[in-house]
Amino acid sequence: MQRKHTIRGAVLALAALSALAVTSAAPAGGGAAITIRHQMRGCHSWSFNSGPFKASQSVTVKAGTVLRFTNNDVMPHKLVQAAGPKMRLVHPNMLKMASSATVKLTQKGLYRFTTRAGEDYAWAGSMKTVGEDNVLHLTVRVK
Ligand SMILES: [Cu+2]
Repeated sequence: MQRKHTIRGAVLALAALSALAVTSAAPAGGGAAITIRHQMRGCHSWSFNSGPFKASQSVTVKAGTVLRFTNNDVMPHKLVQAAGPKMRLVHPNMLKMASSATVKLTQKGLYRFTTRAGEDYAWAGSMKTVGEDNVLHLTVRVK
């Protein structure tokens, strides 16, 4: 029990640190940041440019925008393109805390992304969650 509390404290501290990092490293022109976090209800959610965390996001960006996904969840996420013009995912396997994937949206159109979540990291122990795990959905309209 004692050990579990310590670990949870460490996770919260890490989460707080990464939240700071995200706000201080505001994306330059042509960039946008998506952050995946752990949460008790639904296990994870993501936010666009430091906006509200939700499981499903719908955003509009300009052609040429580079989306940078950062995984601060307590489990790996693999970024998957579900629809839209063919493009390259750079480092889609976000296998550890703070790892990131990027995509450059050069073509106009409607893109859809999701992730495949893996198992909790061993160091995260058994993080308690409530309800079904969310499936993350992101719709990006590129104009
Ligand atoms: Cu999760």
